[in-house]
Amino acid sequence: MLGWFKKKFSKKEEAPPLSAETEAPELAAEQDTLVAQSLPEESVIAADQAPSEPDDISDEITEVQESLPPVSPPEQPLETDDAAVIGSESKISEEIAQETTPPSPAEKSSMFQRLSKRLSKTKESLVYRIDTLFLGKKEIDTDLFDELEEILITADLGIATTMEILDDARKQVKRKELSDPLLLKVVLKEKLRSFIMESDKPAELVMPESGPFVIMVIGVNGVGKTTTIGKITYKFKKSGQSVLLVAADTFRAAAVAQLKIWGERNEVEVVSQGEGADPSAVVFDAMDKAITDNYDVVIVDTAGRLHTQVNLMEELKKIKRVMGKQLQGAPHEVLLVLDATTGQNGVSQAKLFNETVTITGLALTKLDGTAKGGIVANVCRELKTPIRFIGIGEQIDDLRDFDPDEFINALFAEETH
Ligand SMILES: Nc1nc2c(ncn2[C@@H]2O[C@H](COP(=O)(O)OP(=O)(O)O)[C@@H](O)[C@H]2O)c(=O)[nH]1
Ligand SMILES: [Mg+2]
Repeated sequence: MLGWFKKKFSKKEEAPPLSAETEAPELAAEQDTLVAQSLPEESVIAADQAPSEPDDISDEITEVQESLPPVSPPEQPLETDDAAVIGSESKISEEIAQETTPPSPAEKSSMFQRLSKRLSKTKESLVYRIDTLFLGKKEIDTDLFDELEEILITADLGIATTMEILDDARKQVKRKELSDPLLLKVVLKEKLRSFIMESDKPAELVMPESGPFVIMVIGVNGVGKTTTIGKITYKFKKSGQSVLLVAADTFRAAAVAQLKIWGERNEVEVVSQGEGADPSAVVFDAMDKAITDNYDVVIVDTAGRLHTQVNLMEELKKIKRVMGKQLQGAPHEVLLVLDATTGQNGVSQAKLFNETVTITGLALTKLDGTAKGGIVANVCRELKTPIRFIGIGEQIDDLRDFDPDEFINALFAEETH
C-alpha cells in the first residue's frame, strides 16, 4: 500500500523540513549537489515510497526530468503515469518517503488486531449473524436469502447495495455455480470488497509542489470534524510537516476552545478570532500567515453547517473562495466528515454538501461505536469519493488510513471472536 500522502517539490528550498533525526549533513550536501547538477527550477519530483535505491542518482533524476511535462504544478492529483515516474525517484524524495515509512510487520499485525477489535459491533451485527445463519445449513434456499437481506440492511449496507449483492448471488445459484452456503459467504465478502475498492481516484492526499497544502474540513455538527483534525495533525506532525490550524467554526466559543486543545496536544499554532467573527476573515488571516511563514499544511475547521440552511452553505462557498483567491488551487482538499453511526443519512449529507463545495475526500468516524459499519460499502458505492480516513476511537492515534483490503479482512477476521 502507498503512503497516505504524497508531496512534491521543485527546489531544495521548497522541500519540506526534515526532522532532526533524518537531516544528516551528508544528505544536505548531497541534495545541494543534486539540485545544482540536474534540477531546473520548474522540474517536479514527487516524494513517495521509493521501492529501490538507484545506483546513479543524477542519471535517475535526468530520466525523471525528461519524462515529466515542463509545466507549472498540477492542481489535480497525479495520474497513474506520473505515479509510475514517481516509482523510480531520486534519493531526495526517498529521504522524505522515509518519514512516512510503513509500519513493520509486527506493528501492522497489532494495528490490524486493533482495527478488528474496534469493528466488533459491526462484526456482531453482520459477520457473526451471517455465520449463525449459515450454521448447519446444507443448501441455499429462499429463506436464507430473505434472512441475509435483513442482516445486510440492518448493518446499513443500504437497500440498493444489498439488492445488488443478493441479485448477483441469486443468479449464481440459479446457474448452479453456487450451492454451498459457505461459498456464499465468500461471495458476499468479495462483493463487499469490490464495492469498497470502486473509487477510481487516488486514496492518498496529494500535496502541492510548493506553498501550503490547504485542507478544508466540513460536515454537520457532532460528526467528529474537530477531533479528526486533531488526529490528522498528529499524523502530519509525525511525518515531519508543519501544521497550522484555523478555527473557522466561530459559531460557538467552545468550538474554538476545542480546536485549541488539539493544537496544544499537537504543539501547533491555532489561528482564531472571537466568537461570532466572520469565518472568512479568520481564514483570510490564517492563509496570509501560512504563506508568509511557509507552513506545509493548513487545516481549516468549519462550523457544523446544517446542510438545509442556505445561508450557512453560502458561507462555506465564501470560505472556499477566499482561500482560492489567496492561494491558487486552495483548498486542495475538501474533506467531508461523516459519522458512521448516522448510517444512510450520511450519504444524503454528502450529496448535499457536494452540491455546494465539491468534496474531494471523506473521513468516516465512529466506526468503533456502531453496528452499522456496512455503511462503508454503501458510501463507496454511492459517492465514488475516496474515503481517506476512518475514525475508530476518540484518542489521537485512533485515525486510520482507509485500506479497503485491510478493512474487509479485519471485518471478517476470526481472531477476535
Ligand atoms: N468513538 C468515537 N468517537 C469519536 C470519533 N470521532 C469523534 N468522536 C467523538 O464525537 C464527538 C464529537 O466530535 P467533534 O470533533 O466535536 O465533532 P464536530 O462537531 O464535527 O467538530 C466527540 O465526543 C468526539 O470525541 C471516533 O472515531 N470514535
Ligand atoms: Mg467542531
